[in-house]
Amino acid sequence: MKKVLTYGTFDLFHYGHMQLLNRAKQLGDHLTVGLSSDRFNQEKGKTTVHPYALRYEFLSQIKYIDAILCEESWEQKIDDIQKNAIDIFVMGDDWQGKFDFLQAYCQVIYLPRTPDVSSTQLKNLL
Ligand code: C2G
Repeated sequence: MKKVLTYGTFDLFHYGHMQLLNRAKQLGDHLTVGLSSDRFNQEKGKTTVHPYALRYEFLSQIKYIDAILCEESWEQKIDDIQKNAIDIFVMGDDWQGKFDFLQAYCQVIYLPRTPDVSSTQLKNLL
């Protein structure tokens, strides 16, 4: 079984998020999503509309997500990869190069971002 891992805030869940998760799942057989905690988002300098519990609930409804873990730090990725026997780490290419150090542990793939949609844009519409 080929296991895929990705991370994100997934605030105001939208088409860009769905496309990323869908393509990530198509790279393997099992998809784990690391969902950023509210505290970690503060560390990332991100304010969210939806708290962790609601963002978790959105992701838990998606049938092609097999597991969700809490992302609480930048440093947990290697441990998450090893503990979950991850084969492929996937992120949108706005992160291009930022996680190349993980190539020592698994395949690293950056997928093109979906243009013209973002949580920030949607937030500004509220
Ligand atoms: N994404 C995308 N297209 C968009 C918007 C987002 O492909 N229009 C992708 C991003 O590239 C990312 C994922 O969807 O791979 C989640 O995006 P965010 O929720 O904005 O995640 P981010 O805040 O970038 O957190 O440790 C990594 C961080 O937790 C990533």
